[in-house]
Formats: sequence, structure tokens, C-alpha cells
Amino acid sequence: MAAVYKSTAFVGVFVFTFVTLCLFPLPVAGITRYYKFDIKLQNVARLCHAKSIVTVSGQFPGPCVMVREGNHLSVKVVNHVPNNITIHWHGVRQLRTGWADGPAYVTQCPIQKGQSYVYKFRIVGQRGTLFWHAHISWLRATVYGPLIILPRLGVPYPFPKPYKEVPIILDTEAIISQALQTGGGPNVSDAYTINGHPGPFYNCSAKDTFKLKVKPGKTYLLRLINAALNDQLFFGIANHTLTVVEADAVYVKPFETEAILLASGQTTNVLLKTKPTYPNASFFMAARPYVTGSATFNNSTVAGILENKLSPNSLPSSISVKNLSPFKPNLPALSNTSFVENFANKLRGLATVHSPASVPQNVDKQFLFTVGLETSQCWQNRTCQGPNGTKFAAAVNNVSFTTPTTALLQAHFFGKSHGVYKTDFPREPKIRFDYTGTPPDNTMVNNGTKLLVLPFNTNVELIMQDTSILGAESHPLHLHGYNFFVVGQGFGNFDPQKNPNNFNLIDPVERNTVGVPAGGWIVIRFVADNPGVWFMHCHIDAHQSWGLKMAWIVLDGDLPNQKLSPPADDLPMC
Ligand SMILES: *[C@@H]1O[C@H](CO)[C@@H](O)[C@H](O)[C@H]1NC(C)=O
Ligand SMILES: *[C@@H]1O[C@H](CO)[C@@H](O)[C@H](O)[C@H]1NC(C)=O
Ligand SMILES: *[C@@H]1O[C@H](CO)[C@@H](O)[C@H](O)[C@H]1NC(C)=O
Ligand SMILES: *[C@@H]1O[C@H](CO)[C@@H](O)[C@H](O)[C@H]1NC(C)=O
Ligand SMILES: *[C@@H]1O[C@H](CO)[C@@H](O)[C@H](O)[C@H]1NC(C)=O
Ligand SMILES: *[C@@H]1O[C@H](CO)[C@@H](O)[C@H](O)[C@H]1NC(C)=O
Ligand SMILES: *[C@@H]1O[C@H](CO)[C@@H](O)[C@H](O)[C@H]1NC(C)=O
Ligand SMILES: *[C@@H]1O[C@H](CO)[C@@H](O)[C@H](O)[C@H]1NC(C)=O
Ligand SMILES: *[C@@H]1O[C@H](CO)[C@@H](O)[C@H](O)[C@H]1NC(C)=O
Ligand SMILES: *[C@@H]1O[C@H](CO)[C@@H](O)[C@H](O)[C@H]1NC(C)=O
Ligand SMILES: [Cu+2]
Repeated sequence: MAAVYKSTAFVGVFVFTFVTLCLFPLPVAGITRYYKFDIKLQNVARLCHAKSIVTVSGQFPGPCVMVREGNHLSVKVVNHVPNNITIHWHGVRQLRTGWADGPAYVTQCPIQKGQSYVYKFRIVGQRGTLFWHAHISWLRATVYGPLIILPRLGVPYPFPKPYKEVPIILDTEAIISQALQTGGGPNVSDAYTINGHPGPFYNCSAKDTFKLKVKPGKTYLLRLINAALNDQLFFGIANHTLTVVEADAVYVKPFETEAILLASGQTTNVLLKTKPTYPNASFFMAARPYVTGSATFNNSTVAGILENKLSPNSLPSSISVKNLSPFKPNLPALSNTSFVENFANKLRGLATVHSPASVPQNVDKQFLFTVGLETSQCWQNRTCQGPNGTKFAAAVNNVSFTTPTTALLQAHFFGKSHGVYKTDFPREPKIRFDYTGTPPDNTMVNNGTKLLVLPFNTNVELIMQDTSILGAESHPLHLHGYNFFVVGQGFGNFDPQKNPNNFNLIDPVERNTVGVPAGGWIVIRFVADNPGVWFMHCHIDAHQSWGLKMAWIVLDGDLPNQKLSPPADDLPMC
């Protein structure tokens, strides 16, 4: 079961080749997998333009990291570029190894030009598709790749073994935003891409199209990753239904659907059964955004091609190998929130009434976080491009997070938090208002580096409530260091009397990133059993940059195996 994709794009005078290999060699159990990431510049040509981008080892998308559950990983990152860099292993639990998590100024200082850092951690209790990406500034626009975790040797998938496995990464053609200098919204992307290719619907990229050649009547496992900076995407394949079997590296009860939604930062595995026989047909696989709120999006569609072919020498000579023009999928309309709601409701864990999920049944601490867009003062003597000349801001409980200049985890571990962070993050909004109704007149945020402290093993319930202060919008919230269970969601304001009656405490989906519904709420539960400092943020980079982020401190437990390990000597310093 080799999953290989190889492609050559000819655009203008540039030739850019990338090869991403997965599964070579197949990792065995109980070993350490070693990788070396050389961060360097590479010229690429896309949509008739050439640019120099930051890459891992000249590859875009970056190399496929493939491990087996239980393996240790050791990735040496060497920085050859002027930009500071860190790498985040998105969705990896990092049990007691928070130093390897990667968000800049949260768990580590950046790796500066000429420096290196070895990320060392073990994959425990997780299997499926995740990804890795840069976690500083907006560098993850080009620095990312798949992270594939195979089950332990001899442990089968809970679905029929697929014929082949193929990683498919959805992204946007890199936008380098000026938003942070103007205080306005980010530029919309030029195009979306599938495995780095914009495809035939854009000018200048007809030849730059991802093609997946499949055999008839086989089952393929597509490992879908949304690596886009600022977009939630619908994905579908013409004339095919997809069977969803996994989300965020956790198996789910299989269900069929014509399209899936992937929020930025989410991963989903689907089974694709190819058409049983002739004719040699091709089908578009396509993605386009799910649009909420007033932000400007590029509503264009990216497409790749699924070619269903018998091998040429098994074709009767009378049949031409040339394809007819491909069929197009019916993707949900751009703002089809009812599709999104339906899709979210179909995602269920494998648990049953007789063997319920390990979701906390009792809650020790409950929190209510409002999440949304607001405003802040423009810089002195300047007019910003936010509403009424303000600067766009985003906040959790009205606190727009200020990134410190030293790493929070170091400050915590070495008892040097003074002047770095405070632990007074509000447990609930200070001002209660009709969150999804008429907003308050004052749309300004508060700011600060505020954290929330959780004793080891706390059962946490967190209600995340979207606000309509600058227009309701769906925010994909990502929690580092944990998976959480999604026990309830709905529209309007969360009702603490009524809504808990409908919580799903039997087979809730378990994931690391979840979309807070536009103009609605979502409730998650997790057990704080991983000591460290854990970032939680909107995975839309624009919103993250505006401050839609915070961090938790989870304290050590009493037992030796409940304590954060000390950092290695090569941990970068600020
Ligand atoms: C963003 O868009 C503005 C207006 O179209 C344009 O002037 C600017 O060059 C764009 N910035 C980038 C980095 O593409
Ligand atoms: C969306 O992308 C297309 C194709 O690259 C481009 O022509 C168009 O200008 C973009 N739309 C916006 C609103 O920028
Ligand atoms: C492609 O280019 C042609 C001619 O330059 C232009 O008319 C057309 O609008 C462009 N299409 C897209 C999708 O940008
Ligand atoms: C694909 O679906 C279209 C309608 O959406 C239909 O006309 C066409 O025959 C289908 N083709 C195949 C090969 O199933
Ligand atoms: C897509 O965007 C263009 C302008 O960027 C707009 O004219 C068109 O109506 C939009 N299409 C949809 C379906 O929203
Ligand atoms: C929106 O999604 C719903 C539920 O999947 C579907 O019934 C409806 O046809 C969709 N509408 C549009 C315009 O896509
Ligand atoms: C902008 O100013 C107008 C007029 O003063 C006011 O009605 C509106 O609420 C303001 N918007 C924001 C986001 O502050
Ligand atoms: C947010 O904080 C600012 C600054 O303290 C305050 O003026 C504003 O009223 C607060 N807004 C809400 C909704 O709490
Ligand atoms: C944070 O708030 C303080 C006090 O209101 C203000 O002076 C400062 O400019 C704010 N910082 C940012 C980055 O908005
Ligand atoms: C890189 O990080 C160091 C340490 O935080 C900082 O002093 C320096 O200004 C950063 N350099 C760049 C180019 O951002
Ligand atoms: Cu957001």
C-alpha cells in the first residue's frame, strides 16, 4: 500500500518538481524515526508568477512524516533562512513533552538563522492523519506537510483495508498579507490548491493540476488535510460518495456523504470506492470555501482530477485512452450553514451505549468563553483599515492575547512568570450581553498575556460562544496538547438550563480543532491530564494574529509520570 504522489508543474519558464513520498520505508514498531528538516528558500512558479518561498528541504508541500503508533520521532530542524522558525506537530498529544509542541513564544523561543533544534516526542494512543506546520507569523503558508500515523503492527483499521492510501492537502496559494501593517482584513487568496496545484479553473495553471490515477472497483483511503491559512473548505468528488471514517486522527462511525467540510486545521480520512468498470472516465475533485460573516473570500473553486482507468495494455485497442471532459461535483453553496450543521451532527465516535466514550461524565470546572472579532485603537496618528478607522482585533472573553517576548513554558517551568504572564484570564465574560444579538456600543477589546491554571486531572467543560460584535463568523478553535469531546452545539446564545439536556455523553466525536458555529455555541469536555502550557487559538491565521488565542497551564500531578519532563539543552533561547 504505497501512497506516493509525484508531480511536475511546468509554468512559464520555471520547472518546479516536487515529490512527496509516504510509506518508504514502512515504519516498524518500537523504534525512533529520524528526519532532518532544512529550512531554506526555494523558487516556485505558480499562476504565472515566480516567487521565493520558505520551505522544508526545498519541497512544497513539505515532506511526509510517517510513523507508527508507539514510535518515537526525532526531527532535527536546521534554519538556513533569516526568518525565525518553529514547527508544530498539529494534533499530536505531546504527553509530558510540551517542549516539542512548537508554537513560538508559547512552548519555545524561535529557531533563529543558523540555529537548530531537535523535536523529540512519542506518538501514544493516536493513529490516523495529522499534519505538521510552522507555528510562527504566517510562515505555515508554505511550511507544512502530512503527518501520517499508522496503527500498531497487526492492529487492523476498523474498516476494510483500503487498496491504496493517498494524502490530499488543501491549501491556498500563498498570500503574504499586509493586514498586520494596515490594521485591515487580509488580502484574499489568489487561488486554492490541492497538493500544491491550483488546477484547471485558474488562468495559467491548466497544466498545474493534481491528478489521481485510480483503478476501477477499488477502495482508496484519502487522507484529507486542510492546511489553508484562512479558509474553511468543502470538498467533494463528482459522481462519488465519500465514506468518512476518521477525523483528527480518531476513528468515527462511518457515514456516507457527497461532500465534507474541513475547517482550517482539521483532517479527515475518507474511503473512496471507484466506479467498478468502464468507461475510462474522469471526475473532478474540488474544493471551495465555506463563507460566514462579512470577510471577503475568494469564492473560486480548485479542482484536481480523478482518473478511473484500466491499465493501458488491458484496454481494448478500439478504446481511446483520452478522456472526455471530467464531471463536476455539486459542492454545497458557499454559505450553506445547514449542510455544515448536518455534517457536524453525523460525526460520532466509535463508542456505544455499552462501551461509552471516555468523555468526562462529571465536570470539575466550567468555563464560558466568548470568541469573536472586535476592534482596537489604531496606532497613534494613523488611520487603520478596520471599522471607523480602528484596527481589527479578535478576542476570547474580550481579551486580545498579547504574545510575550519569551516562551511561556520556560517562564512557567523555571518559576519566572513575573513580568511575562498573569493567571487572571476570565473564566466567563466580564460583561454579559446578547452575544449573538445587538452588540454593545463599545466594540473595543482589552489585551494582555493572561493564562488559566488547571490542576492536574481536572475535568473541564468549556462553552465557546460566538459573538456578533463585528458580525457572526465561524471560528475553528484548536487546542494544543489535547483531544476534546464535542458534547453539544447549537445556534444563538448558550442556554445553561436547556442545552445541557441534549449533550451527547455517549459517542461524541473526539478532535483537536472544532468550528464554533457562526452565531452559535459549542461545548467541549476534556481531562487536563497533560502537564504543560497549552495554546488554544482560532486556526484562521488572520484571527489568531488579531488576538483570538489564549493559553492554559496544566499543573504537574503527584506521581513521577504525571510531571512535565525538563527541556533538552538545545532548546532555543530568546
Ligand atoms: C493586497 O491587496 C492590495 C489591494 O489589492 C494590493 O495593493 C497589495 O499589493 C496586496 N498585497 C499583497 C502582499 O499581495
Ligand atoms: C480569486 O481568484 C481568481 C483566480 O486566481 C482571481 O482571478 C480573482 O481575482 C480572485 N478573486 C478575488 C476577489 O480576489
Ligand atoms: C483569465 O485571463 C483572461 C484573459 O487574460 C481573463 O479574461 C479571464 O477573466 C481570466 N480568468 C480568471 C478566472 O481569472
Ligand atoms: C455523473 O453525474 C452526472 C450528473 O451529475 C451524470 O450525468 C453522469 O452520467 C454521471 N457519470 C458517471 C460516469 O457516473
Ligand atoms: C464570487 O465573487 C464575485 C466577485 O469576487 C462575485 O461577483 C460573485 O457573485 C461571487 N459568487 C458567489 C456565488 O458568491
Ligand atoms: C444545503 O445543504 C442542505 C443539507 O445538506 C441541502 O439539503 C441543501 O440542498 C443545500 N443547499 C444548497 C443551496 O447547497
Ligand atoms: C462606526 O461609526 C458609526 C457612526 O458613528 C457607528 O454607528 C458604528 O457603530 C461604528 N462602528 C463600529 C464598529 O464602531
Ligand atoms: C472589553 O474591554 C474594553 C476595555 O476594557 C471595554 O471597554 C469593553 O466594554 C469590553 N467589552 C466587553 C464586551 O466586555
Ligand atoms: C493594550 O491595552 C493598553 C491599555 O488599554 C493599550 O495602551 C495598548 O495599546 C494595547 N495594546 C495593543 C497591542 O493593542
Ligand atoms: C527572532 O527571534 C529573536 C528571539 O525572540 C528576536 O530577538 C529576533 O528579533 C527575531 N528575528 C526576526 C527576524 O524576527
Ligand atoms: Cu477565527
